[in-house]
Amino acid sequence: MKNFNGSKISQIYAREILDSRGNPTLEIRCYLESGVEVSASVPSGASVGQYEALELRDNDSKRYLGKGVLKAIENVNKIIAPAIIGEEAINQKKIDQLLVELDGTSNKSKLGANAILGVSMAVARAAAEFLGIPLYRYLGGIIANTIPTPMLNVINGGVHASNNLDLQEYMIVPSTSFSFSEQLRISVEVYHTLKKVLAEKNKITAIGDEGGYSADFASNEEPLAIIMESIERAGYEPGKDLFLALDSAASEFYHDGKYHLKLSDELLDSEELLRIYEDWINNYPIISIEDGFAEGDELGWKIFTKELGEKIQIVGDDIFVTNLARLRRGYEQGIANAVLIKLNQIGTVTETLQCIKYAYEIGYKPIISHRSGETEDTFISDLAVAANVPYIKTGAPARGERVCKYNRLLFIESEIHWRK
Ligand code: 2PG
Ligand code: MG
Repeated sequence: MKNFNGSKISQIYAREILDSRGNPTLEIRCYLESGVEVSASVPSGASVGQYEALELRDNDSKRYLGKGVLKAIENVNKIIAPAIIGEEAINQKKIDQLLVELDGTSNKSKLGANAILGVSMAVARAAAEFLGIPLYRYLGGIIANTIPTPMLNVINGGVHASNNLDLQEYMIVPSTSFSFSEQLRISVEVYHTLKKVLAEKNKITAIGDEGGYSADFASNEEPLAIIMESIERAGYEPGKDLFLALDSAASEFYHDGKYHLKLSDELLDSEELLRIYEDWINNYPIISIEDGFAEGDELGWKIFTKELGEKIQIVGDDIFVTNLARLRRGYEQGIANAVLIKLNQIGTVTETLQCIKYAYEIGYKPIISHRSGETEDTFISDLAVAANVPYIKTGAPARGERVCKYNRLLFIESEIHWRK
């Protein structure tokens, strides 16, 4: 085998930094013998699925209200580093395999998925840097040329905002007929128009965790009508230039077999919730609903997919958690037709790519996603291009940790398509 002189990892270590919510997370620095030095940092969710790989926190109430990550850092510095120093960074699969074996649990609870993922991402970035090619090109090869369509979360609710909305995300999705830079411009225009429209209706224009507005609303449906109005006021046609998408994050309001909608003071069974979605789909240009049903309500998911799967994209997040085995199980049961992909739900770059590959095999659209707690790391932009996914979900066009992902995609677009 060719000897990649200098691609060996010479040092790798972790430090505690802050994420966009002001909570600690890990930054990993990786050095190669050739002198390459890169870093990667790890995101963190709020609406965390119960089947996700474990995010290791210290639970020491004297530091950062228990949210410190010193244990995960120690695991990188004392356990992971000695095991992978000397390995060639270009052997991503081997290194990820080593990390999985070193942990030895099914949900990465020994070393922590945050510790493992940070290392896995840093190793991938170091290899790309060593080879002198962009990360998306390294991960995806010469076939990696699709800039994904953004799904922009312009109104935040659920656990991402302190307003009264039960649903977590109301997104706008520009038409795939536009280039990425045009899609972004159009979406930004709608986002700013939405701010004006909200202000005219005497609603606050403060933003939530993902940069979307976080006002109180009269119903869970009202944001849809207000977004429609904003699209038109910005000079675009809903259903042609822009579409709507939702992430209900329904696991968050599902208790004892019922969906508790606080805003309308309703206690719904799956069938009743389905009728609401059906009604909305008939009245608004909704093309995608994520986590419309809870991770524990497989029956609800099946009816949802059977009844609406031909009409819209049905995205599984909490129910699949970027886990190939869970995706396979869901596919066999007729659950969803698309899958949300988040690196930190599974914990390594290789397993994430394997899950995406499997999604393509079964005809499920993979959608790359940020977490509600993010850093300035733009890894997911490169990953989205590398895997040629049709969509990326990375928040409103606001807040540095969201905007940097869009800016990175603008750069990649100019690099791939020679746009100035
Ligand atoms: C989701 C994500 C990202 P969180 O539910 O899809 O929007 O939220 O990171 O809080 O799980
Ligand atoms: Mg979700």
